[in-house]
Amino acid sequence: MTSAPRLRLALAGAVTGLAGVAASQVVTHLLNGRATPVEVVAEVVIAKTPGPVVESLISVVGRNDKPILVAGVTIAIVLLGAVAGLLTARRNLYGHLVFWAMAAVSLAAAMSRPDFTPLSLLPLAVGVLVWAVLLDYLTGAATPHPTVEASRRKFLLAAGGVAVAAVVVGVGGRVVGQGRRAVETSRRLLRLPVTAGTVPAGAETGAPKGLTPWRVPNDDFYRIDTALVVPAVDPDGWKLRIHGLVDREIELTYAQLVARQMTQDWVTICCVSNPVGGELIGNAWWSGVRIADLLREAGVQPGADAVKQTSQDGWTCGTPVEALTDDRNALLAVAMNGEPLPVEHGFPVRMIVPGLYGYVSATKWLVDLEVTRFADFTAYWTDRGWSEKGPVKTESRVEVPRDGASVPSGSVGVGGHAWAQHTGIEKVEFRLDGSAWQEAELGRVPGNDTWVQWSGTVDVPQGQHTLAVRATDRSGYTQTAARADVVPNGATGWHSVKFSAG
Ligand SMILES: Nc1nc2c(c(=O)[nH]1)N[C@H]1C(S)=C(S)[C@@H](COP(=O)(O)O)O[C@H]1N2
Ligand SMILES: [Mo]
Repeated sequence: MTSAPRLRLALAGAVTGLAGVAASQVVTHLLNGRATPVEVVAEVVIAKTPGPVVESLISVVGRNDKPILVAGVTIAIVLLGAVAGLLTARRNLYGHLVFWAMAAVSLAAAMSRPDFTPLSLLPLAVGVLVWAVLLDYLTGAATPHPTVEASRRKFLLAAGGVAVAAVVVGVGGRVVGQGRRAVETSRRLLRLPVTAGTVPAGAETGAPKGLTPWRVPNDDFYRIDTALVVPAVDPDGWKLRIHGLVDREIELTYAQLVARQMTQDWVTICCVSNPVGGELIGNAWWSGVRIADLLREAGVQPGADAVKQTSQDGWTCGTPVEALTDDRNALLAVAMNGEPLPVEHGFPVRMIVPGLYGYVSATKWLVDLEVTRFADFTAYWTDRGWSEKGPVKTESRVEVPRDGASVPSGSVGVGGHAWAQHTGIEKVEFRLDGSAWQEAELGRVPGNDTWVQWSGTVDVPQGQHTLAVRATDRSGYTQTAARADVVPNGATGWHSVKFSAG
């Protein structure tokens, strides 16, 4: 074998090593993980090195011991990768064994950590997969071909391409991860003039066990968005522009926004994609600034009927001006259940509009409000076949018993939630196996903008049963039994569960 292919094999192995490191780092940042596999190995090296050695090391390199170790581990991986590449000349398997050995060391380091979870192995697994695939691909490209020129070009293209991609992905991932960490820190340090809200007395009926809590904690709140990587928006750089068909444009910084009068309210939001009986709904205590006040200051011009919203990641939706200027609490929300908005739920500022599905109103990571006309624009979901307007449809669901449950026969506690935001729930009825409807007891609610807990008891003989529920809202409308699909503007139909009594 000539020396050129040898050099190529070493390079192929080195680039493979680097690419695996980059891939594992990106996955760590995507998962918002604490440390990359390389960092974990570096940490364990520090922990296992005798104290005096670490101290004398630090006296030489100062407090940069960790970055230096991380760089050292990365260089070691690249060098061992080069060795692996060379070894493939003897036998392909030998090269792979070197990478497997490195993976084993990383695995051992990860498992020795007190905060170890199986999920924390995903970055390593992806890195190992990249190693396994690329080693064969790049060493394949490194082996000589009939014309030396062609083979060199092929190899340089393959190895160079992968190396550039690894650096871009690695550096890019680092920047994204840093942005997210910085934003989490800003968020933690914020002190907002908001309260946590107290669940009104009687909102929860107290029985049966197993109902969804009336207030949904932030960590359990459903999440729907198109963002692959959650936008990291720092409140310090955040600005909202209100423009379009207005008399005066308004630009607001975060500090200016939170210095304004705060309005706080219980509002239930839900997704148009929520199927009958589904989970894409939640109720929270929101704090923010009334959009009606801002639009009055801006001066909405005659003829405008829509406000087009744009998020930092370019998502758009349109809301009727009317819903933002009537007496309901349409908010530029900054807090959810007393905490600054969680990053996943739109930090630093999102919209909350009682009575409308999220896809036409609840813009997260909001940066732009344009007062306009529905006739003059389309938005993310309307471009994909969903309706321009999305008022919430009156719905109800059974939460207890769960579908497929078995319960002791006799008197059985049943319950769930019903909602018709901004209209209000008047009555909820349930029935067993198609018998007569029975009226449920309702939890007390502070207004028309939240869901309502319902409960009751029903006498259940042994055997298989079906329990159905339907709600009547304060406009007098009783839920239709006719099933409609979620597309284009929300599902309809009665929710029912099947269960057995023994
Ligand atoms: N920027 C942005 N905002 C968005 C979305 C999105 O994809 N991107 N999805 C909307 C939809 S469809 C819903 S139902 C709600 C969900 O809000 P949540 O994730 O806080 O529950 O956010 C809305 N706001
Ligand atoms: Mo949604």
